[in-house]
Amino acid sequence: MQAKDLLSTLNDHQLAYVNLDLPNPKNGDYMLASFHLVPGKNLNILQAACEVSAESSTGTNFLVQTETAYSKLLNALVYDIDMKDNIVKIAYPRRLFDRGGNVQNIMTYIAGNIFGMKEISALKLLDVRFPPVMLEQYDGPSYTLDDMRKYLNVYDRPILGTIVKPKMGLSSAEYAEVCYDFRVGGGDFVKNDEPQADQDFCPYDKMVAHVKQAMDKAVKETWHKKIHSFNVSSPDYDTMIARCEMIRNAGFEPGSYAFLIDGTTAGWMAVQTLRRKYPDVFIHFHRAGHGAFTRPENPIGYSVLVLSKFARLAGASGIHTGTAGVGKMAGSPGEDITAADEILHLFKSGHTFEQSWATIQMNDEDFVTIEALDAKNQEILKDDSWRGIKKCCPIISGGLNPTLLKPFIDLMGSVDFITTMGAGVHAHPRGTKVWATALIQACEAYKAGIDIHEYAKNHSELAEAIEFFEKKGKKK
Ligand code: CAP
Ligand code: MG
Ligand code: MG
Repeated sequence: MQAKDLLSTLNDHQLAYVNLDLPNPKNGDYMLASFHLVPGKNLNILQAACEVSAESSTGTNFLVQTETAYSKLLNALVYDIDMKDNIVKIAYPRRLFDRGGNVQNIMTYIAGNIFGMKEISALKLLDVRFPPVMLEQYDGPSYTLDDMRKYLNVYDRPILGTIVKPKMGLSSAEYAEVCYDFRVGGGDFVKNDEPQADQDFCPYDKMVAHVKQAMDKAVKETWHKKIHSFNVSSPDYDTMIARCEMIRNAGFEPGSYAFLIDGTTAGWMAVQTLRRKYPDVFIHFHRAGHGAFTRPENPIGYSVLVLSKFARLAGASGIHTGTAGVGKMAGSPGEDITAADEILHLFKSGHTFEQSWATIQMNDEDFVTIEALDAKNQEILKDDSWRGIKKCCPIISGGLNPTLLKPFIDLMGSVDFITTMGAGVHAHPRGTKVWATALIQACEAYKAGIDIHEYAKNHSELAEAIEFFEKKGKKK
């Protein structure tokens, strides 16, 4: 059975939202989306797909007399269905979307009402493809992992970070002590945890001030630059900006602080506001809550890949993409590594589509000339971010510890990410400083191509971490 065989079952309303002979969906006029779709009991897959296409573009559940010749041009179109795997592809005319480069607007279409429709029993947004001309309207990241590497002078390994634990409950001074211990143990990067805000036991202004003191002390003692990612998620815009300004006026040098936003709960507007107001700051997208949409066992929602691609489009400098099953959170290489790869590179294949993030296309004559020129200079193309949407950094966290660093790098096939370990650094009886050192040693072992068990023979902190996590840590 082919999708075409079901055309005769469509009513006039549904027929307005399908074109299985769409000449060239990749002609630049459409944003493309792929869904895994299982219809409810009253519709076949093509009927359900057309209802989804209508509800996620110009339509509703009946043809309306108020539509016009122009409005019909904006109808999304089902253009392909893989009947074996129930994969539906829909082409969205890009003029549907807010001209201001607005991710919230797109997600309201393709991850909005349709998740509530009675006529579907499964609807998972698997992948999206942005045409080059659409990319021009979006900010994409400004301050990237490459800028962070320059600031830290760290190039040939992951950025090694932690999340202060317990997640909540420390005073600002106690919080800053943990930051200091991790930094003097050799760590690069400390993040607030996702619920950190202005709690009465740790007032925001006190936390900022104490983190600054701890950072200055650690930088002075280690001669290494350090970074703190402050959670600026807030109840309203003015409070979020006030927190950002408080941090910027606390004496931190540019590059030494990042703004963390709980993007799933604070929303796309908060993410894009931070990107547009603070292009000189690393915007750190924490995705707490994403599991309600992304877990593979959820029949309705969107993939980690989709969330990560929109985070890059919106201008997040980095987003958590998961530990691909190595850590404590649900995830798989098929999901997490695909997402991490997609947001790091200029051209990558996702679950359904090949995505070019370049606004200058390979067949662009000017580009060909530049590339020929560069063949001699090796300057222009070295950093290819000028060609389009800059890279977004995978942030790898959740149940990791020093013994899991290499297993994840081996899965990822790259060291171009930030990793943050919470319990994996703070669980040690001898304290955070010891295990920050263990993390550094695990990274040194990786760079030297030496197994951590071998390397631990003359690195006691790593030996203790192995003992704890590979042996004791397993006993409940
Ligand atoms: C990790 C973490 C992060 C998770 C979120 C936590 O702490 O602070 O929020 O990384 O998951 O609260 O679990 P641990 P993800 O290192 O102690 O687990 O990165 O998958 O979004
Ligand atoms: Mg409506
Ligand atoms: Mg957390």
